[in-house]
Amino acid sequence: MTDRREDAKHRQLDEVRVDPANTELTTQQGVRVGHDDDSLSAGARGPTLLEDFHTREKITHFDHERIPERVVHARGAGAYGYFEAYDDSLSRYTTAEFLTSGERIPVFVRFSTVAGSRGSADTVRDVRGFATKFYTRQGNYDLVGNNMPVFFIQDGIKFPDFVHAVKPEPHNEIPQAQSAHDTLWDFVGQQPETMHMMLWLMSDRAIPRSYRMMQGFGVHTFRLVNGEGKGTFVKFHWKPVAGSHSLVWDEAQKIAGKDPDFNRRDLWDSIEAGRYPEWELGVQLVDESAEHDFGYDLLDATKIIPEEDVPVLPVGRLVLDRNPENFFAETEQIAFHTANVVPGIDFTNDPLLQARNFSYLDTQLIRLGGPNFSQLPVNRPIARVATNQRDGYGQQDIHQGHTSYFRNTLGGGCPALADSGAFHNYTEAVSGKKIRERSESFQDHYSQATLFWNSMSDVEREHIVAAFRFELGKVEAHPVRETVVGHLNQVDHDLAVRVAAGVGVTEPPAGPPNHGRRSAALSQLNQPNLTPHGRKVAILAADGVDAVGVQRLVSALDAAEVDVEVLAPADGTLRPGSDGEPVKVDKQLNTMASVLYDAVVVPCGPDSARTLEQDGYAVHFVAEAYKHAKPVAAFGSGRDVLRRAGVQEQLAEGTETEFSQGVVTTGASAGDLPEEFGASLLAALADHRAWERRTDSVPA
Ligand code: HDE
Repeated sequence: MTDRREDAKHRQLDEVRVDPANTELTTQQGVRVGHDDDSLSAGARGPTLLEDFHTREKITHFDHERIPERVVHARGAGAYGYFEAYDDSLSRYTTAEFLTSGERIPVFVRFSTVAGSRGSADTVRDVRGFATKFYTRQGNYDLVGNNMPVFFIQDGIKFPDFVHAVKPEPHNEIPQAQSAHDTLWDFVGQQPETMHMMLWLMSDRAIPRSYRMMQGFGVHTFRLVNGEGKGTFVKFHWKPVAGSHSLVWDEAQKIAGKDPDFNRRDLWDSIEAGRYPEWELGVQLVDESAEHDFGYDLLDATKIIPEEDVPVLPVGRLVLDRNPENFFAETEQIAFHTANVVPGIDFTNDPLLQARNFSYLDTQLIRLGGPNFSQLPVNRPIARVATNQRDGYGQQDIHQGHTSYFRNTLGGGCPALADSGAFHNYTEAVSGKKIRERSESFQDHYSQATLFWNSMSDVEREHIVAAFRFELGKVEAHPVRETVVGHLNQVDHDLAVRVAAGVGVTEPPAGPPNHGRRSAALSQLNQPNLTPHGRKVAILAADGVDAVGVQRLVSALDAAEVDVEVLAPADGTLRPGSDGEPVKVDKQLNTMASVLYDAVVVPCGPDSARTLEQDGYAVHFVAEAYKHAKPVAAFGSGRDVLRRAGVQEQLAEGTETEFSQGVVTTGASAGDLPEEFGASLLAALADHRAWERRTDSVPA
């Protein structure tokens, strides 16, 4: 855990932390309050008096408690942590010290969905924001990225159109946090540059299992600048140490009801448990001389540079190790801005990035109520700030002296120009006519969508087709469905045919030939070093459970940093079947659901298994986990519950462990429970899901 005293940002925050312990209630003016239940009135049953300053102040403040939610990315969750560069290998390319010094740099990261309001559910189909504020000694640097490497549009002027199309429709404000409605798909049909991103949005990337388990991308091509002023194009990547994993769509929809805070809670809980989420920062570097070598434009945010063409070089790691203390003060008031750069990082002429550099500052002015939001504790740099900017709503600083202009002599010339370490804009030659025109090099809207489709495994393709069918199936205007299928046909004929068949659109004629190229790194199923760490397992149990077996299993899972919860029909403790201690129940079964866990285990204990077999909720729990291709395990008589739930795999008959398609079973129990049982369950968890399992006919 980071030591609070070692972290400059937290030292700064300590100065404004307010602890209510051992305090007495006061007004905002510090006058002590001795009565807070009744307003001041003329007689016990009479009218309230205007002079009741305490009641008025209390209600007035309450009336003004809300601020506008973010116009996009309103729903989010954040945490503090640190970034540290592995070495100084980037110093040839950049003067940004945080990328080369190896020092621990305090950060705040906010994850978000895009379309939904502040109170919307976490697990909707959407892009996720991944915004990082680095509090560096050279000033704050914000990397305001997403969990997908491309964007819907190429030019910022289309952003209001896109957002209006995806947000709830204006006449009835329906649907909340959903892309499956007419206006979004109408926009898509008219704006084929969206196609590549729509493939990502219809893929499993749009329903991450956890913020801890998603990649992040800076999206735009940025520029690193070294001490000689030489620029190098750069794309930023975050790779999660826990692997990149997703939910399945049925599960995501159910979680939206069972636990709308699913991703937020997961982030919070894992940090509280000391299982700190971690990512590796990587960069793709492109020499400026190679700018036009790619066949697509590096300034076009609807394009990736495939990792096979330009490798991602690992440069450092990000660890989130501390939850905020107050959601509003920190997560809500944090203000990111793409133009918050430090010396050594600069922009390119990507027209999306250029528009963002206007938008973020502008939006904070209305959202945070004026030009002093950078003084809010969470936004304050740890680098020293000295400007000639003055006054404005909520000014926190008491500026001394009588000069607030540059150049001055009366204030000793201060603040003076920096001798060294100043930000110098990258010098770039610009020429051309003043013109409203999309560059010819931005016109290919399909070939990288095809690349993405080609790179998917069969199961990922099935999910993409199902997602298009779901979304277009909700579109009432049939001509819109046809238009979209027409674009899909430009991406890949087979994709278009499969989608068309589901949404009542005539099969399109053969489209252009598929170029056949792939990028293995795009598939979530091509990942090295899969780990079960940080996963969550439910043990279903009732009175009479095999306490010794449960204890053995819990120890094995615990040692692998897997969280385990015992769920039972009622809270309290469970009577052990024979030996062992009573088993503590963590959660009442009907307050939870299989969709909130990564795997389910039903232990031995004839009485326990009989109770669960008769409990529709327990049987459904197992069937649902099975349907969602999760690891499902049982030992001893626990196997009866799996049979009742319709698990189709061959279950172990003897005391050996049977491990097939994510189903782990053994006839052994108690002290004889083989180590292999726990090990197989961990292996299944590391695999995330048993995609080879066919469960279309399983009701759940
Ligand atoms: Fe944003 N975006 N955006 N965006 N964006 C905002 O800024 C905008 C874009 C992203 O956790 C807003 O403070 C325009 C791309 C994240 O606080 C706003 C355009 C990417 C967040 C805004 C884009 C993003 C925002 C709303 C097109 C990925 C949440 C509130 C030109 C690289 C940050 C706010 C947080 C938030 C504008 C496109 C990511 C309105 C105009 C591309 C992660 O300023």
